[in-house]
Amino acid sequence: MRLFSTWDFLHRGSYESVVEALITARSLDLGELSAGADSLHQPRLLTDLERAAGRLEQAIRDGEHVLIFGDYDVDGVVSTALVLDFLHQVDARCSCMLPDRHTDGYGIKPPAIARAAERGAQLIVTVDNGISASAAIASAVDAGIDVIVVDHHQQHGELPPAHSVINPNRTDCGYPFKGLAGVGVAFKLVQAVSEAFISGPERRTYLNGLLDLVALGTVADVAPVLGENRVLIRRGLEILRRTQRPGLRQLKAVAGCGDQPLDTMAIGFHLGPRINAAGRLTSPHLALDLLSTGDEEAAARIAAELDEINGRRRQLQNEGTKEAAALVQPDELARDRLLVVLGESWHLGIIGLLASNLSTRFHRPVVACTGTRDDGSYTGSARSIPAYDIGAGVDHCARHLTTYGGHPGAAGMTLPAESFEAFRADLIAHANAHIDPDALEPRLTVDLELQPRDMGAGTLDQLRQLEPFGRGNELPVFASMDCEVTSCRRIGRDQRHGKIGLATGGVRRQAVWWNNGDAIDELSRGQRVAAAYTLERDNFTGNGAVQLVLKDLYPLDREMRTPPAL
Ligand SMILES: [Mn+2]
Repeated sequence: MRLFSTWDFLHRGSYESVVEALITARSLDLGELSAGADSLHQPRLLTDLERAAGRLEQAIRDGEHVLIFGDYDVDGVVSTALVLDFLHQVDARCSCMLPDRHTDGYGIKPPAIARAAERGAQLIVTVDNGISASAAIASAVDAGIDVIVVDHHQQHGELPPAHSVINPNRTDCGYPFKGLAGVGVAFKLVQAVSEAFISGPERRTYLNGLLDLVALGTVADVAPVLGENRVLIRRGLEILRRTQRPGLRQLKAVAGCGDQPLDTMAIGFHLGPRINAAGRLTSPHLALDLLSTGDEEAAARIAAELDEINGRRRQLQNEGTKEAAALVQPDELARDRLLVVLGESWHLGIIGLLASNLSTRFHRPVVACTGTRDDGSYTGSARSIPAYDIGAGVDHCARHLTTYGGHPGAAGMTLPAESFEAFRADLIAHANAHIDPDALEPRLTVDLELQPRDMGAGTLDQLRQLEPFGRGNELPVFASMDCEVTSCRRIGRDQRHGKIGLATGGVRRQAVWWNNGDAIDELSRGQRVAAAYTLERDNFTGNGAVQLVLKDLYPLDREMRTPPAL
């Protein structure tokens, strides 16, 4: 039942106020957390920004055909939609191109340049990609097409031969905040170029109205919720709530978050996956059409379609995760510090999700491979843990691979089917040699042991001061070290979730344990347990009552009834 062998407490013992204890425990800076518009940095601090803005301004004035080249994930699609929105706003000649995950793969490549040239493009703006597309950009130079790269990915090696490269993470860029998502960088470019075309309060209103897209991409890309991203997300969530975009209004409706105040979870769990599903299972252009259409009926139709595609994605992911987990043998877990699983028919669009689900479950890096390509070759997607650089691991196995790329946390590759076993053996050997066994111990970080009096709505209200939550400022995890189980049952379709009544210090709360209905079989009323959880309002069945969302739970031995004093 217990998921984490160790709970690491940031704070244990008494405290005055939950929020103050959290800020101290997390070494957060309250000034930074509550930063306002004045903490947004000037676009011009980005190297090459003025050069890029000048070129784009000239293209708009001269009526050149500007082609935006984006990506198939949420950040890539909203970045494209944002630049497109601006080009339409100033009546520029423009078109968009998004790569197909299945046939093109990530990033701009020479064949895309050829297609852009056929279309008559005179200036290409890459968004959320381009920093490592030297070959494609060289071919654009040959074809007489200028390229502006707008990206946020790390620079490896030489810069591409583009007209200009705007990227806070290019090694010579002194921009003070490195955590912008692709859409954040695109916003900075539009902010600068808009000065030449829109003025006064109208420009301010226009730029503000783009922040719904900025919040979507920044949260969905799991960019840090720190620095100026906090301002962009906080404002963007307000704009998103009353967005003028028919597509986003309809998407909120099908996702069941219509008129409620939105938080980062609404993007992460409801809106983001529906936008992403298009690129995973069909075409990302469907999602771009949703964000770009001004037509309410078209928006409703596309939103319904995305909802349906996302349902299919969820089903494929659930089935695939079950199949993949069943492939993992106990002796492998004892022996191998990295897992490579293969499902000949897993959908190419979901193998990254499978790798991620298995990595969470088995606390080690995972590569999920599928053989669904027409040419019989395999495609793999890898997700890692902080203790292992999977990009380096894949690099080490390059001799088995046709194409590959990645960074410390994730990687992707294609390989001939006959190389699979050798690749698998080599990568596992590399991981076994580089991962300390201690790093595979599942550990949960708990912010603080919550006093029973703080398990109510007042705490949720206070926590709003720390919003938005996300990477770098996670939703707080609390623990109660001595609870009595007052009820326990399975809930949900397939009975896959658990619902547990808990009482501690005279306070009773309902707790839900998502995807862990099996734990119910090991619990009984009257049992004493320790629980680690986040707090939320149950707007679904509980009329807004405060409920606990369990991260972990374990029975207390009789002698453990009183937690050891610190
Ligand atoms: Mn991105």
